[in-house]
Amino acid sequence: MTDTKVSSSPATEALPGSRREFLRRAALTAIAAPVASTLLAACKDEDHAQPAQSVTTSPASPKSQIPTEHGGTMPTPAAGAVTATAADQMDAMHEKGIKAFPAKTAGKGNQLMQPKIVSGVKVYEITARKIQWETEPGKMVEAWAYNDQVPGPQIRVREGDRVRMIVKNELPESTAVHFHGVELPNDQDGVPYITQPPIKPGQTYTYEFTAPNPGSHMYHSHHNSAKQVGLGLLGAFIIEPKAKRPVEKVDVDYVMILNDGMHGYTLNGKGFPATEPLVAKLGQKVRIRFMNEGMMIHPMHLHGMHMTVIDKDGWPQPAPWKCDTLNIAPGERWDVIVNCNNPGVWAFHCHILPHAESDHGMFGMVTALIVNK
Ligand SMILES: [Cu+2]
Repeated sequence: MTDTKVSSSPATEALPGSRREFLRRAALTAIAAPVASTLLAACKDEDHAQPAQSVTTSPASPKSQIPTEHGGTMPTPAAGAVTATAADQMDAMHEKGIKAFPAKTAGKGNQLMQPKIVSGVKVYEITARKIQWETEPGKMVEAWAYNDQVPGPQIRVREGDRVRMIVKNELPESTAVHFHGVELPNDQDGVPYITQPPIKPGQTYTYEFTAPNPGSHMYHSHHNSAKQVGLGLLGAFIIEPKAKRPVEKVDVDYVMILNDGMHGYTLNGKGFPATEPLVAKLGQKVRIRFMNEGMMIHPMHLHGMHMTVIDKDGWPQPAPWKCDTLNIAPGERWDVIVNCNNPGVWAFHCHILPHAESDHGMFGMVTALIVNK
């Protein structure tokens, strides 16, 4: 039997005919899997690829033979040498990702938008259209974006402001904008066939209201939304209170929008290592406004320091409470304060680990809080 048999797809082989054969196959797969994944990794990461031969065609040791499906034996790799090589390859990929952080990509989402002031009204002109978006270095994806940003521009108004949003639809589908968490008059709620007709391709639609309940809210498509929000039609809609609570007096204010649609696992439209680090000086207070626009829960975990939760969906908590891992469910917003009293570069990531790390290193929902001395 040749080595190539080890990595051949089970689909090309005969179906298991018995439990015994199934167990034997499972044992084989368990042995073959690390080799296959190493090979896959080596193919995907040429900079750090070791010659594949060193992994797959190590001289067979006569004493280490694996029974095959057909009753024969096949050579195992010489364990010590191979393990070191595979470990080095894997470590190199992990190191490469970390060293690249924060990696530069084209496009930046969630940029604070300045309104036009028209007769005392804050006017935001938003165009929805299809763009190409770089989620991580070299990875271009189709995005449906507001003003060519994923997430769309960050809108910050004050409680009591008169706000007008003029939405132009340049998409190939109808759309509508819903102000998520904002307690508006019914006709401004942005749900096609319930509160308005859909905004057809080429049409423009105007929303206008007085900013009500303060807090960290969102705006997003409410039409074919699994696709449209998944492709990027979303943004932060923050209503600042007329009077800030003492706990809200912070040095740095970050918005972190989570998504898990067609662009993979992203923080503010980017996957690690292209995610943006949060940066503070020792002793500063940082507010983080988590917003989940995806379809899965993401328990965000900060290393080194705890988070103090102050608001849920824009509503002050009865008393602030502490945690280091915070579940952010779809649609939820959580506001937390971090007292940056521990200097260093602190990993900050979703703790559903397949959203953050693979054999190839960290990816997706990973960033860092950097506390400078
Ligand atoms: Cu996650």
